[in-house]
Amino acid sequence: MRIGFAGFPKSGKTTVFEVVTGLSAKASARAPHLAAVAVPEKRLDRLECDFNNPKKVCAKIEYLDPNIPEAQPDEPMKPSLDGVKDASVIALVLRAFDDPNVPHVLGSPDPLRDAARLIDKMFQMDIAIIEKRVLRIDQSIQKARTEELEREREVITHCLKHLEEREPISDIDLRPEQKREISGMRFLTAKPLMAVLNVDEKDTSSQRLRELSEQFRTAEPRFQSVTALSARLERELFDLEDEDRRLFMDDVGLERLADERLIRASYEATKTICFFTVGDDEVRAWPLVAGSTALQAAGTIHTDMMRGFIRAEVVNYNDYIKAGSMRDAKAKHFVRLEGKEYEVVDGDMILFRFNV
Ligand SMILES: Nc1nc2c(ncn2[C@@H]2O[C@H](COP(=O)(O)OP(=O)(O)O)[C@@H](O)[C@H]2O)c(=O)[nH]1
Ligand SMILES: [Mg+2]
Repeated sequence: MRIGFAGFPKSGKTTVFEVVTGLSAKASARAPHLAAVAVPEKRLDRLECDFNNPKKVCAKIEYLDPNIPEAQPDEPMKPSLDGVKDASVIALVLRAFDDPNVPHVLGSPDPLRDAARLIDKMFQMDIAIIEKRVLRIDQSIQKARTEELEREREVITHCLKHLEEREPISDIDLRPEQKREISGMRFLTAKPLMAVLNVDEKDTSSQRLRELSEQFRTAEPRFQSVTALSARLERELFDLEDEDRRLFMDDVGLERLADERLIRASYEATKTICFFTVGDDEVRAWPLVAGSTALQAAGTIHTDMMRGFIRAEVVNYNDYIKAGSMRDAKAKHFVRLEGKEYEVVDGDMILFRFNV
């Protein structure tokens, strides 16, 4: 999973990147910033303990700050959106803070306006890609008509119709082979969309942040997740010692740091769950798209495991904790044998039986 930050210049993209990755991005002034972050997972910490401290492997999320030189005023968003074509999720950083020292490209902060403009720009960019491609295809067809080209033309003109009615590609009902056909075109509106509301330093209590993100979500329902945070404040917090940070957070009523909240929002936006594999040499968390089968879960670990799949031995983490140990979980019949079609549930601990 790669989350790409996009937005207007000076909305706080680089600051948010620093906050979620714990890195100082200033060093590489022009190059894109890319970093992988381990997904904190309390359940995995417990399993690590129970299985006598084997190697612990967390799930990872990548964050990308394209960090492209600021655009021309007449087209302020294009470069930053270009930079996230390779991301699997787009996080629009929307400026909600007021600061006379940080001028806003459009005069004043207005996250709803900015979101609408950025989303509109995403539609325009996808439409432009298709129009260009259709022209190309038509030229080629004049020379030599092939079934392949006609199929592609049909799918993308179908998409174009929907895009012109402001329906994102992610919402269009496409058959799997049609989806494959367009997957190489890296459409922006095909990606899940997250909102990161960069709010004023005075709006930092968790209660207030929840209110602000709720308000935004109600007014602009096109995002799969909304996270409100103050990038500036969070950036200052991570320079503090643990104890001072805790005290400061208690003082302003901030329950959780933004890095953890953003990770959770990324899982929410992509409908990702997690399953575990446990053993004496490794405990590991694996991200998985909700609704996936045991066979697909096996495939995320290794293709051999999928090809040679026999069955899955499954116990959910909650049942395991209730039982107290793996042995007791087995005695209580919490450990089930499941087949290929079993739909994996968040927190499942799975042992795959397979032959190669
Ligand atoms: N007051 C205030 N300033 C911020 C906040 N977030 C970022 N800034 C400032 O806004 C400027 C631009 O931030 P930056 O992260 O570089 O934005 P980018 O252009 O989107 O990457 C910097 O001077 C930041 O210190 C915030 O929450 N409050
Ligand atoms: Mg930047």
